[in-house]
Amino acid sequence: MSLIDFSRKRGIFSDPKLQQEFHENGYVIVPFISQTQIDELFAVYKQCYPDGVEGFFSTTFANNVEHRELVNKSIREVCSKEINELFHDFKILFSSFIVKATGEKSRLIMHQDMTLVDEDYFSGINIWCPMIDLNETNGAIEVLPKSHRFYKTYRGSSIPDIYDNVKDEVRSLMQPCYLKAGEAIIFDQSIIHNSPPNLSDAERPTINTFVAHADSRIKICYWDKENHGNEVEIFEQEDDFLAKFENFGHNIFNRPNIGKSLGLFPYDFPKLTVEQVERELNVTISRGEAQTEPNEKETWWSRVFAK
Ligand SMILES: O=C(O)CCC(=O)C(=O)O
Repeated sequence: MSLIDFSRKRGIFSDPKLQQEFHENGYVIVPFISQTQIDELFAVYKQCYPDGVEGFFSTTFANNVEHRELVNKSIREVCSKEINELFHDFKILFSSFIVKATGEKSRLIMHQDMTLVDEDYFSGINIWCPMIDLNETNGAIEVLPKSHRFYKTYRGSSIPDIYDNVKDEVRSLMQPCYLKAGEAIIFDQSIIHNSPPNLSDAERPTINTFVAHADSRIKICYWDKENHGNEVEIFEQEDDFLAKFENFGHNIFNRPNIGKSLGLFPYDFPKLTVEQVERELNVTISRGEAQTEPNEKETWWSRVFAK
């Protein structure tokens, strides 16, 4: 095994150096928006959620579709100049607030985001920007550089993760990103990332925008373990999928009930080993130091999506 070469994918960064760094490491960090823009968006957050939110909260999964749409529209408007400068041949698929209230329940366990585009040709990209400075205690996002290049993966709530057998070891390699308010980490949705709880005494609001190449289509994956052991079913969705889909709370483990099935695709459910991780990333993992997180994946998916 060797790391996948991502350079053949169709890029969208205006700056070729950023594009190369993004392909290489799975993320880049850039200055993004000003304090004035943050203030404007924070007012939208307070308008929707005057009493704040609980635990880990994302408007992507908010049951209130009007809030979802207002937030989506506001972030696009306020950040459009910056996004247009950063990218070419792109489209914005969805924008949201991601907020961590204070306390242990705001933890988001280590994960790769669900597959949302055809990753043979395109990258699913998040522009994630905190509205406050991040530090060791307030839930800074953590990434494992290059981890989007271990395997081609199909990801979704019904599909096991590549790191299932090496979770503690992988977690011990995570790199925290202590961004300043208004800076953004732009990351490939297939990078392994982690988000510890916000144990400070103030909420941690961020804005997130999903962008992809203009020619890409939204594609999501589902595994019917009983009937299709070595195949994953792919569903094509409209571009407004994240804005319109209202069933995250009820049926995330079931076969999607919207979209067009493109059929079954072979998948061998690859699993990382400690030795592979060490070899590919050129690191040594100190055994025994990593700590297991309290939440199981299934509990986590159910909790996050049930908001
Ligand atoms: O907001 C966070 O802390 C993490 C967000 C995240 O991991 C995601 O949106 O996939």
